[in-house]
Amino acid sequence: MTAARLTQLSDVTGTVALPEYEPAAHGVGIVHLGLGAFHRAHQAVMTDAAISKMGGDWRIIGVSLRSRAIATALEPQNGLYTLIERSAQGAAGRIIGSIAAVIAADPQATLSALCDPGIRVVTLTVTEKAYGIDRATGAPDRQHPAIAADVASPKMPTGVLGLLTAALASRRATGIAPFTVLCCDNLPNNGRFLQGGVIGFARITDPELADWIETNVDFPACMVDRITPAATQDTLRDATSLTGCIDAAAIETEPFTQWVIEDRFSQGRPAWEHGGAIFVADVEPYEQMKLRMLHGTHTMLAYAGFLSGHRYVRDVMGDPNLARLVSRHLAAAAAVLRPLPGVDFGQYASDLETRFRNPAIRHETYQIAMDGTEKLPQRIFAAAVDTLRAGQDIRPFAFATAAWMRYCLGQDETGKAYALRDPREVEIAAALSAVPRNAQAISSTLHELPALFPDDLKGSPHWRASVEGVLTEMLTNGVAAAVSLEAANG
Ligand code: CS2
Repeated sequence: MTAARLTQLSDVTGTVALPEYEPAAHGVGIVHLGLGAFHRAHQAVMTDAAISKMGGDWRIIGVSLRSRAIATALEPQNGLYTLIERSAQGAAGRIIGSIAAVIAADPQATLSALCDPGIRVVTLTVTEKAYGIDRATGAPDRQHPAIAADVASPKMPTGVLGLLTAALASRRATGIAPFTVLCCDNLPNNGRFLQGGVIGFARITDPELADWIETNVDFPACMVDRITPAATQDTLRDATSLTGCIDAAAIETEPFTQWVIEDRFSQGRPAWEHGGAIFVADVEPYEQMKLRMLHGTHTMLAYAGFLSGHRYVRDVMGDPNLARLVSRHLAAAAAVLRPLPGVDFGQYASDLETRFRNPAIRHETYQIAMDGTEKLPQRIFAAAVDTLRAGQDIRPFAFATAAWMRYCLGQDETGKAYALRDPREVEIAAALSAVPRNAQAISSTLHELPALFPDDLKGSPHWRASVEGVLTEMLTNGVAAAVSLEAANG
């Protein structure tokens, strides 16, 4: 018998966990911007648990700012989807009921949802590049297409800062309390980062509104963590096996999940602690730990692994030399972190290696390699600067940087070309096309890209020599040889 499409909980015939509540009985309290797989594996799951345990009108309107694909998948299913947790022990399924509706590529509908009095929290996973905030100044980047468009037409916003600002302006004008804004992207001090961007944007168009936002709107910080590969046809097939339903929106993830949140929600929030979230006064040390240990190692292994011919993270961990460099990078990143009471960085590193080795998770190195210019500053360069200042061994960070530079050539050692998938890919390609293919020229060119490398690194002969040394080895003898040499040197 062919399976039916998942449209309601009673369609499910498999032995999977179901929401412990009737979704339609709960109203909406959250708008989420960036309805990707990560949100549906992380915040939406924690919210599902919160409603199951404590009820409340906390279901989510999910917004996809650019694509209709997720709406096409979720709308016929009334927002229901299968979450598959994969581990060496097998796959476990769970139906998530926290998403009530989807808005896709419709800024006016998005703005209307943000102005709804029932919305008390707005969460975001739009990726680092979508905000349009200048990392150096914290101000809106007037050159960013979304910022330029929204400054020109603030009442018809399409970008993140424009939408948040217009919604807060409308709520202020109509006497509706503001919502709390919770950035869930992997950025340092993400709460203050987004607060500064929104206030800066408001100051361009309405200075009084900017002051009101600064006084009345909460922008708590948080650290989010759950490795979530892009869904594949295998994901959808396995969802049907587990649930007995056709589910076009199924996703897969690891068993591990972590959410560390600053508890500043003056308009209230779901009882996320029932999904495992923890609330702390200062998120920053947790962010630093994850950004430099998980993400820094992810970025290093993504470039070195992809260029070594490894499609998945688990394959990289199966390569003894690369696994050695993963351990080395984790230790080097931990060495310059401030101590975090109650957290053993050695255990955290060991747990990360176990997660990366998960044989059931197909996390593509090419997926992690995306958006390098948006990721390297907080994942690699910041730790490198601290390491340089501490007089410790910068080689792990120089190696990761050299691997990124080799990746920027856009062709692997079999001659196969690939897209960098980076917001600055055109700029990088143009800059590199004008120079000879030697380490010194490539490194100098990329070090001179505007607003990318910190001055401490650009101005350090020791750093530059270290990066060029690794890159020379990669260009001369190949990435595998460079990895082997690096692993042997420890
Ligand atoms: C990864 C993250 O794609 C990447 O850059 O480092 O998506 C990472 O898998 C998640 O943040 C883990 O929580």
